[in-house]
Amino acid sequence: MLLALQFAGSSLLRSIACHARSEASVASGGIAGWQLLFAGTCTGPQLLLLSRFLISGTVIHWRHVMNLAEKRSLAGQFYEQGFVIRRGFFPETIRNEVIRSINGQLNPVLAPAEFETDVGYPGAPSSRGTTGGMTPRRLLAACSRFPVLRDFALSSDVADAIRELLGESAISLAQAHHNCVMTKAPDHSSATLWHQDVRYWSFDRPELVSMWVALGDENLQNGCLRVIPGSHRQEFDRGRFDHALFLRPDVPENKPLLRSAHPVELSAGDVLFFHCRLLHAAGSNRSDQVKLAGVFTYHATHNQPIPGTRSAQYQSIELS
Ligand SMILES: O=C(O)CCC(=O)C(=O)O
Repeated sequence: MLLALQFAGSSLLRSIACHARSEASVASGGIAGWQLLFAGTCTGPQLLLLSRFLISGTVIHWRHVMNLAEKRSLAGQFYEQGFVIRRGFFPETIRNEVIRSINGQLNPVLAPAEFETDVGYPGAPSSRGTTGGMTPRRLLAACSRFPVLRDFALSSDVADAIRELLGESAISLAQAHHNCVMTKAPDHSSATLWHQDVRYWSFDRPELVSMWVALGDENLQNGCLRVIPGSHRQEFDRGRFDHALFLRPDVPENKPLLRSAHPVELSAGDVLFFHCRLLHAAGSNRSDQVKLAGVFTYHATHNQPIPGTRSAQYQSIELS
């Protein structure tokens, strides 16, 4: 068992954490600037109680610090499957604030936004003038409008995770697409058919990673993502996709692939990282609550957008 209290920001904390056992966790808060590092066999809730006791009642941030073996295992999973889930990676302490600020921009919907009618996917209202026609699908430019979400998207925790998954040290967040909050509404949301996000991107290499931050629970009822594990490593003939680059369910070679689909059920605060070539889809929202998720995409800084394309429309933000 290892237990240490020290000031936040000390590089010693990180180095101890790296050498600690896989159960290492960090809590910060209470007495401003202090952090608690613990490695041992206690479970998360026990650690939380312990830290609350030690830090006089207010733990404002709690996160798991991964050791090298865990990081490598996630990178291996990502390489094999094309996605990894980090449970509880988005800090609980800022979730309500982020949700409040999103809700403050939904009624009325503040621009820039994409509406369900803009994409016209199955289930979307047919025009802005019909019932539900003004249902937003996503609030765009999330980095510019939600500073707390942006800080998380550019944080060292996220940077470390992306570096590990891409195997690159200099990484950047693309502002040109995604960079949004998905706002899947009950009643008038659509289903997104099977696709690879690489259809949105024009980069030197199709090596981008998206981060999907579940701000509430996501399940089959409210339209969670479904993925086809390992599909990011397959090469597909163009004919297996339709004119809009959705996978064609009528093509015989696609049928076994579709049978291997896997739902990605998430709890609030879970984060999904997925490769831009991973085939994924999502249903419409059949619950009575709006489903909110932040989505950001990253690339190696030297993997550049092709000049003149939509991907080059806004400069990417390099992570420190
Ligand atoms: O409908 C959804 O939630 C999936 C969204 C998605 O995959 C996309 O916009 O690329």
